[in-house]
Amino acid sequence: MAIDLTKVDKNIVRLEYDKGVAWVTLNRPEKRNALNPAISLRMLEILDEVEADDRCGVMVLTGEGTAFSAGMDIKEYFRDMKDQPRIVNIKVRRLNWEWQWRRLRYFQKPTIAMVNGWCIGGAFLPMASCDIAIAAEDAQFTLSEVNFGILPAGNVPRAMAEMMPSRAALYYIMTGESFDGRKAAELGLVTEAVPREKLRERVRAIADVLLEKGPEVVKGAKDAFKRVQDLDWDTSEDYLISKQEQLWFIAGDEREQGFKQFLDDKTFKPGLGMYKRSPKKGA
Ligand code: ACO
Ligand code: V55
Repeated sequence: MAIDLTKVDKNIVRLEYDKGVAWVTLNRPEKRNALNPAISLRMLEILDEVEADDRCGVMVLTGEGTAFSAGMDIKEYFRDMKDQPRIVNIKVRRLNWEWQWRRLRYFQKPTIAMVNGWCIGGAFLPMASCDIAIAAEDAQFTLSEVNFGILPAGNVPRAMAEMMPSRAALYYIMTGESFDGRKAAELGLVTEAVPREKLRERVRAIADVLLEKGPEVVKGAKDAFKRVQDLDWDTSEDYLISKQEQLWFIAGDEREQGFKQFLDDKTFKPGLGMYKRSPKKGA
């Protein structure tokens, strides 16, 4: 067996907590953070841990070295799999999908992809699954699959269909041409592009804004947006009201305080910023 799905190399993804942020760093710089089964296992472990840890209010996903990630590991994910039983192939793909999409997309806490360098092929999916993506202006994005005889799979094109204009998506899917962080921002694939030396500072500032909000409120708002994209209008309207009522049930005090500070105390205006929250639970 070329791979052992029971062993997790902890160092392959680094986890550090700092003032409310969990920094999760793909740590395989010598392979440009190419995504292999070991990374899938470690990411699933980290996502479980971070979700339950009060030291994390916001999670940042980034890469060590010159790459965010060079996409699927062409050796471990493709070539080595040829000699494996089909069930191993299925398992490896499932682990990949599990962290890159199902777990990340609906993560309990806000997520930011900090795209520090190369973002290629399969790396588009975890990047797209994060709620916010901030790229270095000179980070390079490439759907390189057609350059070596495969097509973008793993639902990368599905994510592209949601995130960028069809003409642009099809162009990059078919030509395998690179585009930089600036272009990615222009196309709406990332939220924003900033000079490389400002990248960490900008991500930290966004994280600090998110950390001010009620965690259940932010989670509800993000899920609502992500879920309604696939719903018809009537179901969507009903879903949103249900979510709103659920939010009242689990975090009713947030809005009571907001209403009071605006309507009674006149100490804040919702259109201009965040109300003064009472000390966070568990902080
Ligand atoms: N899979 C496997 N190994 C990889 C990958 C990858 N996706 N990306 C980089 N590596 C390895 C290289 O083979 C090399 O290994 P070695 O040191 O053992 O020879 C090492 O990482 C360093 O890579 P270099 O190519 O030397 O680094 P450089 O900085 O010159 O180039 C670049 C970086 C442009 C990212 C280049 O490595 C590259 O094109 N990688 C492939 C990217 C790609 O096409 N990914 C899509 C995969 S398919 C998919 O995701 C669906
Ligand atoms: C690709 C990506 C995958 C996959 C198979 O884009 C192919 C290439 C993100 O996962 O499972």
